Amino acid sequence: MKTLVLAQVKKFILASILVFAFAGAAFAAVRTVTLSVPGMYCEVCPITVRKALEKVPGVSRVNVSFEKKEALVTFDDASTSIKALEDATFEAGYESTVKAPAKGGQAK
Ligand SMILES: [Cu+2]
Repeated sequence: MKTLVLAQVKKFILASILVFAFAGAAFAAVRTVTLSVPGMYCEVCPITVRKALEKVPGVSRVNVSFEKKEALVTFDDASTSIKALEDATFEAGYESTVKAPAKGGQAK
């Protein structure tokens, strides 16, 4: 009888570890956001914005469109945040705001 309880406890612990492992993976997600960068006024601006965003740790991909005045940024949200991305463009001289949140938000 005692060994049966022990086996169940072990099973429970193992299940808990698995749940936490998956939860941890869910928190660290690669996300893509569109930043609106209205201050870009010439062909060189997107390059400055892209370089500023690429410097942010955790950013894996940056695509800046001068025509749309947008920056598409792919980043690991365990390493960086949208706020850090906005700060990076701001420090480079361009204010930016999130245009399309990754989850169910409406574009402004
Ligand atoms: Cu420019």
